[in-house]
Amino acid sequence: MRGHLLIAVALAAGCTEAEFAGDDDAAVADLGGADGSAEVDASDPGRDLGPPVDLGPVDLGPPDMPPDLGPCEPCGPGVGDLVISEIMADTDVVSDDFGEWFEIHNPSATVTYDLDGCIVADSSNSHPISGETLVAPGAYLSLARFGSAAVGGFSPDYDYGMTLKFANEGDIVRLSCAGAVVDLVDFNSFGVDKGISLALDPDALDTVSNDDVANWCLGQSPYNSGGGETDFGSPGLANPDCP
Ligand SMILES: [Ca+2]
Ligand SMILES: [Ca+2]
Ligand SMILES: [Ca+2]
Repeated sequence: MRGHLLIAVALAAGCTEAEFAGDDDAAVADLGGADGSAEVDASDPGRDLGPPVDLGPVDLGPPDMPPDLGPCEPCGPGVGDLVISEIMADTDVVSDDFGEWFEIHNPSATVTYDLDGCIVADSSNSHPISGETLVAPGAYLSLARFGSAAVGGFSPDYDYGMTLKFANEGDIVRLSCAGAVVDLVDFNSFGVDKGISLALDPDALDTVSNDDVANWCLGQSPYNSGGGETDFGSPGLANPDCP
């Protein structure tokens, strides 16, 4: 019985060796490409890249902070920084449509202001100032409703075009910047003379004093003439003392 068993094991073992040898030959042949070169498939999901590398917590530095632009220069004016100093509501030489103006004074000895983005207004119209419009220390800035006519008698520092138009019986002038009223003059009770500006006394150049009619007088300097008429005022220049 034992001899038969050994033979059976040997036969079984020989048969198994022959089958494995055939499989190995086929496996080696499959590793070659059609041209005989080796091919590597990088997307082969069978590749083992090992465990993920732990990089630890990522340091992105301090959180984003707004850039430090420093103090603005020039800045927009705040409440009381600029003073409405003269108003021409009713011209005589030319139509009001091409001749009205008002004036803003900067009483600061050191600070230049920029009116870009500020709003000028009367009682029923407003106009946003667009573009850099500087008011230097001590300066008087003229702003006018001239349009393209250029007949108002001087070259305004800023032309607000066909927007504001003052009522001849009285109106208001308001300058607002960044939502705050820098200055306002309500001249409804001042009285307006045709062809003559309302001029603030140079001894009262602040935004509170210019609310009092007692600190205003009539413009005294001729600045435009034609057709036998003359307009009086000092647009863009310091006002003379009131009589
Ligand atoms: Ca008018
Ligand atoms: Ca005022
Ligand atoms: Ca003036």
